[in-house]
Amino acid sequence: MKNTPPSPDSRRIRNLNAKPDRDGPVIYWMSRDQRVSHNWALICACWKANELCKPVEVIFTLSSSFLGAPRRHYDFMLRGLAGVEAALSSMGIPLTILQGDPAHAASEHAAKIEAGSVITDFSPLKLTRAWKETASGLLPCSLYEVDAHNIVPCWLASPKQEFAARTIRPKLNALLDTFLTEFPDPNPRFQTPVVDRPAIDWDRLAAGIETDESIMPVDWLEPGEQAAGKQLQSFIEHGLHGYAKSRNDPNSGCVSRLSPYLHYGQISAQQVALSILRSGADPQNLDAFVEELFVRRELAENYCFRNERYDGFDGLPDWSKASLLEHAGDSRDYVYTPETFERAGTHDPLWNAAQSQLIGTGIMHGYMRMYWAKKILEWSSSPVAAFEIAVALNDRYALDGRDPNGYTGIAWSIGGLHDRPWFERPVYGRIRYMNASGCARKFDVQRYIDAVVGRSRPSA
Ligand code: FAD
Ligand code: FO1
Repeated sequence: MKNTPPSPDSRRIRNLNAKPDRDGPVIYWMSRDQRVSHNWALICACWKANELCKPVEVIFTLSSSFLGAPRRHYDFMLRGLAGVEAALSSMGIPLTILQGDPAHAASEHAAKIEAGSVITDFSPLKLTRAWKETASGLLPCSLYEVDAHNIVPCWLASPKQEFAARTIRPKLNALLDTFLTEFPDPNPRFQTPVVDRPAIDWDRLAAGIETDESIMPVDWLEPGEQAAGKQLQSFIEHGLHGYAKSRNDPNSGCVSRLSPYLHYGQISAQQVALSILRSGADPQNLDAFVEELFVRRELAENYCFRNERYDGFDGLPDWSKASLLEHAGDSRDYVYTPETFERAGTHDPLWNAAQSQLIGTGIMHGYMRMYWAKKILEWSSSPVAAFEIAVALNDRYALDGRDPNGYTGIAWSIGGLHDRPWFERPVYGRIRYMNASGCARKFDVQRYIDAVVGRSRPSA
């Protein structure tokens, strides 16, 4: 682990258009990494601004239809962004929220202020990649993309879609020391005083978003960088000690519950890793946590970055698609409609509890997510329908949904992605099987059901 580097590693930045820098202010077009601290995209934007001897400003293009996100997700995100506005303002950096089509809004703003360069943060998802594709043509200046979300820049980790954790792990580990460094201060040196700039009216912005109000904001998790830092601290003190042994027990509370913060970029995975490795926790817990936070998460990024069909059955490996389709006509003990799944109306109290936890709290414990998705495969009319139902429910209700981890987690559970073929069985074909008695061997199923039905705080 190196100390603070003098400047960002140039391999973390890539140029998205062949246009030169101009003599004008620099824009950080924030999207995925919605934080001020430990944010390589902000650091690079300040570094570019200093190079051009110009000020830096931040824009966020607010799209009112992001993959069907309902009120719950916009509420969490906007409340987090209000904290970003305050933190940036204390650095003399203004934040502007732009509405309308993101690529056009960002490009028009850049033209209006005669920007010298635009820096944006990386996401492998098709929607945001399309925004940047359009913007790279419209912008009058250079457009750079910085991977501020991953420890090892996604494009560097591997030039292709990786087969499994065991194939990407050595590639990631070989680069870990180079990239798991401290963060330099952003330190913009040419800011001009921000005079009589009205504060953003966040209530009006939130009210202006037309979205599905039926999925209400969550009240048990505070959004934003400060709350994320507190959650990390609390996990280090109270959960990390049992992570290796108990992370698959939904009753244990030995998981970090950081995924909503990581999804919105309200905390840096790299900073989480640095804090965990410094915590003095014993190696088996450190290794188990880093395996999930670093290897599994960056494997999911690799899947979505290298496979355009990441969010559908079509993106699955040939072996598993063939096996699932061979068993598509098998008789099913139960066949449920998307509506029955959505309202947790199956015959299985354990599955219904997991779905109820998702509906009620916006999260579902990781082990239960595997069970939840595999039973959707088992009780849907076809494997293609199952994949669609799982993605739709996860993106609709999960605070950490609409994320590479979600598409990859569903592809692993339903389609054997990054897994191996297992012995053949009806409906599943060669996909790994899970059932309620397997859960009962791992944890107290009734206690989990009672806790969720009791609507107590999620033990996650
Ligand atoms: P911890 O166990 O504390 O792990 C810390 C972090 O490591 C997580 O926040 C996450 O960023 C990463 N991580 C942990 N497990 C995995 C994993 N299996 N794959 C990739 N990264 C991982 N994760 C999401 O962020 N969003 C989703 O929508 C999502 N949907 C999933 C759907 C299914 C069917 C499955 C099987 C998994 C899904 N996951 C998803 C992955 C994983 O279950 C969650 O990241 C994890 O449960 C979040 O809780 P936590 O932060 O307490 O995790
Ligand atoms: N990113 C944006 O730049 N603008 C948005 O309006 C926006 C809305 C949004 C809503 C729900 C959600 O889960 C994510 C959202 N994001 C938005 C994207 C997010 O910050 C990430 O870039 C993507 O989820 C990719 O990981």
